[in-house]
Amino acid sequence: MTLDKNSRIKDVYNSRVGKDLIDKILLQTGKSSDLINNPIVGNVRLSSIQKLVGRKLPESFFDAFLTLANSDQLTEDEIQEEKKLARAPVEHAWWKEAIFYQIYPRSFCDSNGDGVGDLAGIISKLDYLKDLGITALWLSPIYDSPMDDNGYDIRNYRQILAQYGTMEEFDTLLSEAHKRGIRLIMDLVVNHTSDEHEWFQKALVDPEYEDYYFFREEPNNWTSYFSGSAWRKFGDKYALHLFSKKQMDLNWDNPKVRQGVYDMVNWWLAKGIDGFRLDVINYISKQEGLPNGDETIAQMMGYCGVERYFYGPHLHEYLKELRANTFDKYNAFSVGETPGVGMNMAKLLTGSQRKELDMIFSFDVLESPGHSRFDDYKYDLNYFKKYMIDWMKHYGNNCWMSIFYNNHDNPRMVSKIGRPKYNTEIKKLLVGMQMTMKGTPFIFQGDEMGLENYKFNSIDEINDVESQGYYKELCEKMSEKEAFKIILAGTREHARVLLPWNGPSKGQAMDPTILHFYRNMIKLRKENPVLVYGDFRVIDDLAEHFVYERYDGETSFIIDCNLGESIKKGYFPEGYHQIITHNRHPEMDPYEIRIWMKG
Ligand code: ISL
Repeated sequence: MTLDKNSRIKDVYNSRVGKDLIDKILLQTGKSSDLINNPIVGNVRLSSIQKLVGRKLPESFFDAFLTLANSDQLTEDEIQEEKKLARAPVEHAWWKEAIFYQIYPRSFCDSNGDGVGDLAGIISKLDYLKDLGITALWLSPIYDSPMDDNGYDIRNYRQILAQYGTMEEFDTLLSEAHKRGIRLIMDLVVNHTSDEHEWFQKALVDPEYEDYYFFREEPNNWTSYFSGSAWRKFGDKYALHLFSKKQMDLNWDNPKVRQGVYDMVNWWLAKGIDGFRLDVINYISKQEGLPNGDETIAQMMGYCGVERYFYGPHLHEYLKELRANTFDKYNAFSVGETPGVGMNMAKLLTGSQRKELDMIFSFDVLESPGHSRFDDYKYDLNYFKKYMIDWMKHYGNNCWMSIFYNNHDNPRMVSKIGRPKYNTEIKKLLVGMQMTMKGTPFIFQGDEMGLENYKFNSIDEINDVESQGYYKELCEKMSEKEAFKIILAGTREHARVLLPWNGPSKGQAMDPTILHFYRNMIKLRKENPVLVYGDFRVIDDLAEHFVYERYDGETSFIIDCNLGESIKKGYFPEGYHQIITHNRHPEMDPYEIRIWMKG
């Protein structure tokens, strides 16, 4: 069914992409989906939506909304195939069983004392990682780069950043990791290159290369994620950069760009790496003509133009082509970083029958409804519960999710929950759930040490391009003190401080009890395939309680979680014994987790 302005809200909500869009709006505005299920609201036609929101929405809003909502019309055969596969048994794969660990090389381990992490440092910690139980590493970028965005601005994809080491050291890292049964995936940043990349340098002078990027006579109204316009002037033309001024967006509509990317990807795969994490990969297909973004959507999202590229017209086509030309030839794994993508879009990106990506990171889990990263608020674990239940129940057996709490772009989850009194319990609870839910766990470096947000005292201690840009923007509207407070709440720098291998700094230190708990939880998951492939069932999700079961024909685990401070009655399943945790009081302590096993 094609949706138009006469369609009712409930019809939009029943469509695939339309549901994701409405869910996104609800999430941004902090409203519940009960609103849509209310028949009065559900029956409202799109054309009369202004009555609901209390103001007139421009045509461009509906155009943008309907263009997206009407994309992905599957054939009846495709729908049937998807339904069948979604219920079929889960196919086994190493990356579903893996315990991933993300390394942000700059701040992982510094071997030569220059204050910056390096490859030799990573090599020196491989035994530590093996001992922790890690079976796969994701390395954030280590390529040659002017480091405007800490390596997410790549100058030369086939060279290692000198500060990190040499290609020989990389080869050693790969073989030493493999020797220890640890796989390694690299970061693939191909939505953009550095302005210092050979292609962009040529594009500035050679018309043959101009079409590798987006050059325009006049900028449109899109904004950059790192403040200001998304356009930078070069001579009498402007070039597009969704991120920093030095990260120029590649034009994927140009077949030469795509071929160039495939050659580079294959060059790395031929070295024997096991796959890639694909940076903002859902942004690669921009709407033809780069039309202006809608201002209403911009206000809601905080960035202008997103709806023109976050789920663009050729996204699926380009991902299929990329996979067929690269990953599939090497049986390599792919996980896409896909901001803004909801569950239905994710199904289309990761359904095994569609041969696009193996997995994605969906970020809607990282902030409670109505909040964004720079808000100073307390993250609600009950939202986490609702989100995870929804995905585990409805994502389908032909799709597979990633389970993560933070990464190099986010403050640490434990600090966001904001109950310092219970931090030890919360850290255990988080990893306890992470290792027993359905999906692949990604640990971010330092989580296993029990690290929390860093206590920055001044903006000068924060080097990140995003925070610096945002701080300047804020200072135009408020005092430096107020601006710094906002930066502190959301800065990516919290996750980018050198790990405290050699003793504490600013409150950060390795906590051996947390490390020990991580090790035990990882071991438990690795020894019990039911925690990977078993079914998932909710036993109790009332109030702040979360009790769930993972089971197959032989074994069953019951995980009992107190997601709040109030005391809950513990769940005592008959015929089970408690493992890893040992508290048998009738009442659960704040944020306590108990793990029960049978079989
Ligand atoms: O979309 C966003 C805001 O809603 C951003 O959070 C965006 O998703 C994120 O910054 C994208 O991250 C990735 O690409 C960036 C890089 O700075 C990040 O470190 C990387 O993870 C540009 O390459």
